[in-house]
Amino acid sequence: MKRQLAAALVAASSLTAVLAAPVAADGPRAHAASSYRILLKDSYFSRSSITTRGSATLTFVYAGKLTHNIIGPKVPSSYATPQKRARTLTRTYRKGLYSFSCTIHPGMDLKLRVR
Ligand SMILES: [Cu+2]
Repeated sequence: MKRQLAAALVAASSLTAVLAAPVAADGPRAHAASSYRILLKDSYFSRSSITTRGSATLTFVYAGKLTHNIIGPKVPSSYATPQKRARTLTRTYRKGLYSFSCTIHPGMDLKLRVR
């Protein structure tokens, strides 16, 4: 009886291990995901260009003393309103070319290329 219970526990734990393993449909390197923390400083983004593969997750963090806005794809229209209080926005982008800007400060731009 004890042996059967032990065998059942082993079977259950190996099943759990299989279920918990990450599923890589196209191989481990096919869909690299990169994350970037973009600080909104006075008056520039902490990165002006990013090129990566697979997908990119950007987290915009208000870090300056001045007001800034964010205009760009998948950015809610509420972010067009100048803000200076601390807030963050996280969005994920797949293959394509994307441009972000703060329209209050000319040249405060970020270009993202996901291959
Ligand atoms: Cu700005």
